[in-house]
Amino acid sequence: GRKIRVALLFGGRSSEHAVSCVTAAGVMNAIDPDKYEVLPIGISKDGQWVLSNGDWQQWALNAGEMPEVRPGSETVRLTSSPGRAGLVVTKPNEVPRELGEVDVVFPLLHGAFGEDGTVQGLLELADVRYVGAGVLASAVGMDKHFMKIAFEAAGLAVGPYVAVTDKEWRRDQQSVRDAVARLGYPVFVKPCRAGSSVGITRVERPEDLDAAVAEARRHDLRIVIEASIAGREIECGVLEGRGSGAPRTSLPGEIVVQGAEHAFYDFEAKYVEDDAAALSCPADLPEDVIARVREQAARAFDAVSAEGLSRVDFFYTPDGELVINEINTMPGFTPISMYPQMWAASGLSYHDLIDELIQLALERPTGLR
Ligand code: G1L
Repeated sequence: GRKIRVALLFGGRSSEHAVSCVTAAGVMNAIDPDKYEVLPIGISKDGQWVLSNGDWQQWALNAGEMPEVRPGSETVRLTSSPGRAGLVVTKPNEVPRELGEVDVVFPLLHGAFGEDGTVQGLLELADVRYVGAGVLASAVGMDKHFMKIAFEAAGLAVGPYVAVTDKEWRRDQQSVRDAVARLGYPVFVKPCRAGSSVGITRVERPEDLDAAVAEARRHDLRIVIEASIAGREIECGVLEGRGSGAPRTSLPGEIVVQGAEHAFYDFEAKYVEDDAAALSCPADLPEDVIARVREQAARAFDAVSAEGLSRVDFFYTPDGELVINEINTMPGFTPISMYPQMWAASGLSYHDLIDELIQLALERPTGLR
C-alpha cells in the first residue's frame, strides 16, 4: 500500500527553535523511508509555516552554527473539514496546491508562545493524529506547580516547595519570604511555565530572594520556589503501552555532572552539547531501587495522563528516598539525547523508537479518548 505520511513540525517561535531543527534532522535521518513519507514543515521564528525539502543535513548542527527556519515563498496551511485534515501549499500569485492528507503529525515543538498544549489543540481541531501527549498532559507537563499537584495526588514524593501567584506576590511579599525561610536555603526559584532552564536561579541567601523572584516573574507571573534536594539525578524513559498495555519504562539513567561549578544542569548541556557525555545508563543502582524508579516513572506518566512518551526525573537521596523532580512530555529527542539513549541502552534503537511512537499515534483515535 501507500506510505504513511508523516508531517514533521519543527522550529517555531520558542527559545528552542534551533534545538527543534536539530531534532528534526535526527528524526528525518532515522525514520524508515520504505514505510514513511516525510513532509518536513519548518516554522520560522515569526510563525510562518514553510515547506522544506527532505535534505535533513541542512538542519543538522554544522560547525556549531545554529540552524534556523527562514521565511519562504511557499507557505503551508493546515486544512480541516470533519474527518479530514490536509495540507495546502500556497505560493504568491499561484493556485494553492493540495499536498493531500496527512496520516500523522510529529510535533517537535514547544507551543507557539513557549506554553504547551497549544499546538496539540490546533491538531485536535484539525482532527489529525499526532505523536506524543495531548492538550492536558502537554500543559500540565509544562507547568511546574500543577505537575506537583498531580504527582502528590498520585502518592509520589514531591520535595518541599512554595507556589506563588502574581496576586499573592503583589499582596504580601513578606509572607512569601517567611514561607521560603521555612523551606531553608538554598532554594531554586523557577517560573511555573518556561522552556528548558530559563528564568531559574539558585538562591543561597534571603537577601537575594527578591531579585530571583523578579527574574522568574519575567517569564511567568506564577512561580515555584523549591527546597534544594541533595541526591543523585536519576531519569527514566516512559513509552505508552500498545493496546491496553501498561506504560513501558526504560532502564534508569543518571546525570553525571562534572565539576561542582554547574549550579544546575543548563540548557546547552541538556539539549545540544555534551548530552550523551553527561548520561550514564543504566545508572549504578541496586535492583530494588531500579524497580522503584520504573514503577514511579510509570505512575507519574499516568498521573498527568501522558500519551506517547515522557522522561521522568528524580532525585535519589543519600537516605534511599526517591523524590520526583519533574516529567517532561517533550524531552530532548536528538539521537544522543537522554530519552533516546536510555531506550537504546534498554534495547530499543532510535529508529525503532520513532516507529513505535508513530504507531502509537496511528492507533489512537482522534476526538474522545
Ligand atoms: F512528538 C513528540 F514525540 F511527542 C515529541 C515532541 C517534542 C518528542 C520530543 C519533543 N521535544 C522537543 O520538541 C524539543 C525538546 C526538541 C523542544 Cl523543541
